[in-house]
Amino acid sequence: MTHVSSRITRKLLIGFSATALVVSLWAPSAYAADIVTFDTDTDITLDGSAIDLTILAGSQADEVIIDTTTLTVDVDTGDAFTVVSPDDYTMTNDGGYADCNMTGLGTQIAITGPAVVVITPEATVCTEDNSDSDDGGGGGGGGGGGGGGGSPPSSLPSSSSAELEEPVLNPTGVSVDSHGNKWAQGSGVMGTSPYDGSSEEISTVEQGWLVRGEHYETVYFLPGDGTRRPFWDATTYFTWADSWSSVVWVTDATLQSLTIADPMLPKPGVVLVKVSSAPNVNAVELGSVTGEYDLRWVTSETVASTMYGSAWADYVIDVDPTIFTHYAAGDDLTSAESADMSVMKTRNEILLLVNPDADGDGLSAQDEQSVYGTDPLDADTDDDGYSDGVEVSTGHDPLH
Ligand SMILES: [Ca+2]
Ligand SMILES: [Ca+2]
Ligand SMILES: [Ca+2]
Repeated sequence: MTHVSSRITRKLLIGFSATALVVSLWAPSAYAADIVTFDTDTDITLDGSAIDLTILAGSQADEVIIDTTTLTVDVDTGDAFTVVSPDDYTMTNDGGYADCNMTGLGTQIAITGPAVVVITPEATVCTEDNSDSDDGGGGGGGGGGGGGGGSPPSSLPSSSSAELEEPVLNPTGVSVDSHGNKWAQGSGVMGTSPYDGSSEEISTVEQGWLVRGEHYETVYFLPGDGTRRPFWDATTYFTWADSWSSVVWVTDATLQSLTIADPMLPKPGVVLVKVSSAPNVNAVELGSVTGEYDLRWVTSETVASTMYGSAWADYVIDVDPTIFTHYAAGDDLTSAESADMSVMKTRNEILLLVNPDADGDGLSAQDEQSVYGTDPLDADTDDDGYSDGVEVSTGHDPLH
């Protein structure tokens, strides 16, 4: 029952004495047998939801995991653990405890072991106590220790699980001009062009579209709420799309009508990211809040190669340090978890999407790979002093 997780315990090393926890980071098995006792009321914050909780003095647990939006507590037989939301927030949980058990200290969950309970508090203030004569759990609710015993509270608040905002890659209802560019239809409403101040028709746009203005190269994602989110750079764009042909052109006046919002970051799960000046490689995961991405530090090469294969380093891209502040902190990857390699792109794949002739030999990556069999990242594949492009155009074999 006691599954040791060292990832979060270090964050807990505030406000109570449990030196065994320090050891546990490096010797998890030693920690498993220990019971954490909270000597004083201990305040914690779930940094993903910014919700403050207080673990009451005298609480005991085999394990306490503070995640970005959840608090997981493993309480041994006969032990008790009480956590309070001083803000009277709704204490959604999977242990069958009332989510609005209102006390003088705040909304409270009092767990009696044996039980493993995941608490996901929500920033909705309770207005009415919904606890019955007892507040659930106890011997009955906690019996499973893993199955999530007990029936859920009758008034579960709607969960607000985040979803990835997927762009529309094949927009419809657009017209194509002589340059092959897709154009949005006019809306009939006039606006002002920020380019030259002229009166111009505002284009009709749809949620999920990737758009750019006529005179501005920046591509934006439209989340559908009247804002436009700029892609940080072309590399970022190509973690979301495979071609510029997904972009819809709109009049410059259309941009003026949309509010600028947070930049688009590389798509979660597609690449690993690092800042060029720091050694840490991070996976990116969808956070609990829509649009929020969690950085999860890949703590060792072993974890990286287990998750992404021996060529894991090929998936790492450098991101600008100034956009790092747009990420939230996720749990460290101290052990391997599953990764969907099918959606991942290597740095070189993205490089060739950004610049199809990255090696400058005059041949596109597509032609080099499917027609000539040459290396799209080497201008002179056979190292004879003549570039691939020159050899092809003069009828020579670029491979020998
Ligand atoms: Ca080339
Ligand atoms: Ca080449
Ligand atoms: Ca050559």
